[in-house]
Amino acid sequence: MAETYRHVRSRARALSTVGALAVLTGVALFILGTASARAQNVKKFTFTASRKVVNIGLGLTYNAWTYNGTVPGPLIRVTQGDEVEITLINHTTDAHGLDTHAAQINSDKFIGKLGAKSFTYRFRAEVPGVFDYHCFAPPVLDHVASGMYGMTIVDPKGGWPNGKAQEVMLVEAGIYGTPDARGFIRGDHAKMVAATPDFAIFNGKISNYGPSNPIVIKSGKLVRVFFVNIGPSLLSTFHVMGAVFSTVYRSGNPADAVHNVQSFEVGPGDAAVFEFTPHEPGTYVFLDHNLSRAYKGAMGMFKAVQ
Ligand SMILES: [Cu+2]
Repeated sequence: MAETYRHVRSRARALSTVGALAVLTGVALFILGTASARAQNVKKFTFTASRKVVNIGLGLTYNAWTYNGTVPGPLIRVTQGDEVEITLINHTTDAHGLDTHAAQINSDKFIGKLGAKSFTYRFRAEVPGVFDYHCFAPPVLDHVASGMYGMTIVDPKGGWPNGKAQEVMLVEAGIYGTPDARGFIRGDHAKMVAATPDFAIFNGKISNYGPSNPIVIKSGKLVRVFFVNIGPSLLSTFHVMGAVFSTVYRSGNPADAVHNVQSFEVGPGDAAVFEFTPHEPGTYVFLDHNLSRAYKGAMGMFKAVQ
C-alpha cells in the first residue's frame, strides 16, 4: 500500500475525518461522565486480518497475510497524549494480533483470546515518534515476514521542532521466497529463519520509487522522512545520496536528536525520523546502504523540483 504512505495530503484529509470523529467521541464520553475529568481525544483504528495475493513489483506477486488487504497495513497517526483504540477483526482460521510499539500496556492485550473473532485495546500515546506495529501471533517471524506490519506516527504535542516539512513515509521490509514460473512467491519459512531475504521492499514493492515513479519533493525545502525498519531480522542503514541529514530523531523522538549525519542505522523493529534539505533540483537516490539489500530492491529516488 505504497500510496497510503506516500500521498500525505489525502491521508491528512482522511485522518482529519478520523480526528473529528474521535473528538466527537471524546466529548460524548465527557458529557456522560464516563471519561476522566478532562475530555479525551480518542482515536479509533479498525483492522481486518486477511490473506491476500499482493503485487510486489517487477511483475511478481506474494501470498501475503495482511491488515486490510495491504502491505504495509494502514498508517496509524495520532498526536502525543491521544487515547488510541485499536480493534482487530479476524474471521480467518489463523490466529493474529497487533502490537504497536507506541503502546505501554500488558502485551497480552496485543492478541485476542483463542478463537475470538475480534478484540480491542486502548493505550495513551505518551511518547512522540515513529513506531513499528506488527502481528503478535506465533510464530511472529512468519506473520511479520508475510506482511502483517505497518507504521504508527505519534506527532509531538507541540509539533515537530523544525516546523512544517514535506513528509514522506517509508517502511522497509523483506520478501522471503523464490518466484515460480508465473512470478508467484510463497513465503519460505527456512529463509525467514535464516534471515536471507530474496527481495527488499520499501512500502511493499521491490525497487519502488524508481525512475518511472520517483517521490517528488521541492528543492530548498525541508524533507521529513518517517522511517520504519520492519526487518524482521536485519539492520537497515538509511542514506540519501547527495544529502546530509540535518537532524535524525532516533525512534522519531525529538528528545533524541543527532545532527549532520550521512547515514543512520535502524535495527529491526525500530524506526527514525530523518530531515534533510535538497540544495538544488535533480535526483536524490535513497537506499538501505547495506548494498546487498539495495541490490535486492531497497532503493528509490527523490526528484527535487524548483
Ligand atoms: Cu498475524
